[in-house]
Amino acid sequence: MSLRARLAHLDPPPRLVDWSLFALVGLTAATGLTSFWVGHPSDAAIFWIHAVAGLSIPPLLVVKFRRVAGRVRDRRAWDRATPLSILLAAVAVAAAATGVAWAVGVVVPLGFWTLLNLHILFGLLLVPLLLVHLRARYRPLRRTDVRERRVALQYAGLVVAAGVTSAGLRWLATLFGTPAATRRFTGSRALDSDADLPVTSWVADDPDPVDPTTWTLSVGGLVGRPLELGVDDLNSTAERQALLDCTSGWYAERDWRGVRLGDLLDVAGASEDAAWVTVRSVTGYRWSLPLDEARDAVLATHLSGERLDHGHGYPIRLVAPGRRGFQWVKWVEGIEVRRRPDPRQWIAIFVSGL
Ligand SMILES: Nc1nc2c(c(=O)[nH]1)N[C@H]1C(S)=C(S)[C@@H](COP(=O)(O)O)O[C@H]1N2
Ligand SMILES: [Mo]
Repeated sequence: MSLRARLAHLDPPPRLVDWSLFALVGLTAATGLTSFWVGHPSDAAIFWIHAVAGLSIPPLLVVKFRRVAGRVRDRRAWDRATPLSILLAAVAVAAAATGVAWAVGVVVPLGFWTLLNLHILFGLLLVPLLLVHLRARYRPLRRTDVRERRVALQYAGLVVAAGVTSAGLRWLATLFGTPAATRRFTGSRALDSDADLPVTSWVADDPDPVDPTTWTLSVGGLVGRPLELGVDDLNSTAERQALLDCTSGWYAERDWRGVRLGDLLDVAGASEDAAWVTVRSVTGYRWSLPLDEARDAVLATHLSGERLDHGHGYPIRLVAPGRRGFQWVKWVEGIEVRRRPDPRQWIAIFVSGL
């Protein structure tokens, strides 16, 4: 037997390789999407699973590409599904490469985009492409594909190697002092401590500056005494050092000052069945926090000792420690106490301002 043939002989059964790739892509997509909502270290496992599952994919891709290379090179062996399969392969490689490159801190001038944005884009593309691919190439997994002990050992080795690689990538970033050296468990990197926060808004959420003479903050919903406050009614005495971690990959710890949301709720008097608080922007953008967490959040009027400017949410913006940046609603005009989270937030975060 040639070396090549001997190597191929060691490969796990083809269908098992294919189904594992399917499962791993599903797991990385699910954890990748979930990770947008994770801002507290207690949920860091989502990111570890994402890294280990993601890094388990490339070795299986190598096995798979070696298997199908002959068929792809021979144009007569192509069928209608082949071009799509090649595209899928390219996107899978791109998703893995951009993920690894982001994690180690490779710098690529992409203008407004970061490698993380690209990684997310490729990751999202991967799922529909894989489903279409599966439609054309579906083969059920057989008992005999999963019975061998050697295969179980190979897979255990794969997972261990992925975990070691993940730790190794972090170590490399630190060793070489790359931009990823400061990354948190979310993958976001530290902004310089004296740098201005980049004004970051979703899609088209870009209102005109708020006119303080007409703006009011309403506190309503499940409260005994609804409030309507003007700019001068805001008693900014609560101070919070809090870390804003944006899903586009940066974070910054800053000093915020403003009104403790709990103080407003005490005045308004939350009803007994109140359980959630929705914070709504003049643009319709909104997010909901559980009541206890909301009490301790701050509606900030000041950032690093200066009055908020328009870009950062003047006259007030939510500061929600332990939450990702997109939940720190800017240009707040409404507080609604509710029994459940406001389902409209799921639409608003995607289309607000359009
Ligand atoms: N109303 C509103 N609030 C918003 C956003 C938005 O698009 N609209 N963007 C969020 C996102 S994605 C982030 S990271 C932070 C950024 O805050 P900054 O612009 O003050 O840096 O604001 C959040 N608050
Ligand atoms: Mo963000």
